[in-house]
Amino acid sequence: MLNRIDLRGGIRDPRRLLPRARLDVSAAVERIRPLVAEVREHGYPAIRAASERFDGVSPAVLRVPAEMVAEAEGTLDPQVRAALVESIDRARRVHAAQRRSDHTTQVVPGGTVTERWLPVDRVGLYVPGGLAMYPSTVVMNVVPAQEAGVRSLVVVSPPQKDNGGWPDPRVLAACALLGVDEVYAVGGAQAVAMLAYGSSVDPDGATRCDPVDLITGPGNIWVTAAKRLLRGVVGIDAEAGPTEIAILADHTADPVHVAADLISQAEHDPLAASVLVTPSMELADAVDRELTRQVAAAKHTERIGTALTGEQSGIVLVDDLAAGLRVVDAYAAEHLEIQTENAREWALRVRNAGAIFVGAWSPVSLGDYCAGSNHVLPTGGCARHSSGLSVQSFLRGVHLVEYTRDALREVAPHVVALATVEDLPAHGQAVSVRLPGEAS
Ligand code: HSO
Ligand code: ZN
Repeated sequence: MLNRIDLRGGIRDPRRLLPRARLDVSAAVERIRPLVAEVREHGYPAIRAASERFDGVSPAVLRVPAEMVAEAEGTLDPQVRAALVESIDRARRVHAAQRRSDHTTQVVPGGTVTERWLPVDRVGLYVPGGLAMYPSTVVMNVVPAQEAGVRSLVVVSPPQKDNGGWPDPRVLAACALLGVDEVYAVGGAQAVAMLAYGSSVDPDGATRCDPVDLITGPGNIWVTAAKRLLRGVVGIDAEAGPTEIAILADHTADPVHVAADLISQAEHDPLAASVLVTPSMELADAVDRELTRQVAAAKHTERIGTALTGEQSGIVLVDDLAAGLRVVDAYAAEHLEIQTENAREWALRVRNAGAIFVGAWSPVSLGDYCAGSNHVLPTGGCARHSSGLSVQSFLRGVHLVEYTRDALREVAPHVVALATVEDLPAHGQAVSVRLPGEAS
């Protein structure tokens, strides 16, 4: 059922092996530019008009009453509540270990540089509504922000017709469990603009949403376009593309598991990519048979089938695991599973992947919900240069430079020499003026 790419006998250009689905975000940026400008200029009336136009509904007051957020927790199915609590607890433990402490380096006696790690003051989290409704994504964005020490956290989520114009109750419940009570019923590009510029949120202009410093969270193409347009006005996390799973497997892998995992991520999106890389023809054939069987029995057969048969998915046949490693490194998947003999050893040799799932008992869907790891990960090959969401995403490193007079005098000739070679003599002057008759 999957395309086959036969690389046995040599790999030429591994980076170009598998086409990747890409969306045309630039065209969407042009479409939303006027809306973003209107929100900037007029605030509330522009947001309200956009919500009515795109979501077909909008509450008169955009801020969700704090009691409604709290009450949503009570309406949660007890099993779902227990699962979210477990997910939050595990994620907290992993992310708490990512905290950074300040560090001072004594460069010379009397000359130090201290690196301070300061959390971003105020963060906005976009939580999609409609088809993609993920309370787990609320957890994966809020937990690292909180562990980083972010004091002000606000959630925006589109108004839902079937919930009286308020965001999805499960999203509200996740906010309540995490202690987030500033939530707005706004979605789309207008929500991103509201977060970036700030706005009043009721007809009287009595209540405001203050601008945030950083926006994270997934969204549709309009949200992504608005984030791209407003980058700089506000910080944004990475642009999230369709999800991807690559599996490096040998003859020891169980085809039933491999097929299930390929399907699990294909379930997200018709553009999702599921890639198996293996030296075992036997496994390739067995997985293909399993896919046919399992896809037919799946709930979301149609979009899974579209994703698996799309050009972005496939089975890559390689000579051996070392060649397979080169392929998965070149591909730099958002999620990489290693289902081989000595899986951990192979996993430690991987250079490029958003997250690596090691051995038979660590499927990607465990990481999506309850492993403790973060599921907001770099897609589209960005794992070559970027990391998933973490405490670090919400911190800024600030250098404190502290030199004494003696320490400055000692290095002054070097500063002056570099200022001179760059033809910036005023830079040198700022040092020598402090050391009359001493600096070179
Ligand atoms: N696999 C998705 C995250 C997710 N899965 C949320 C289920 N819910 C991207 O890593
Ligand atoms: Zn998932």
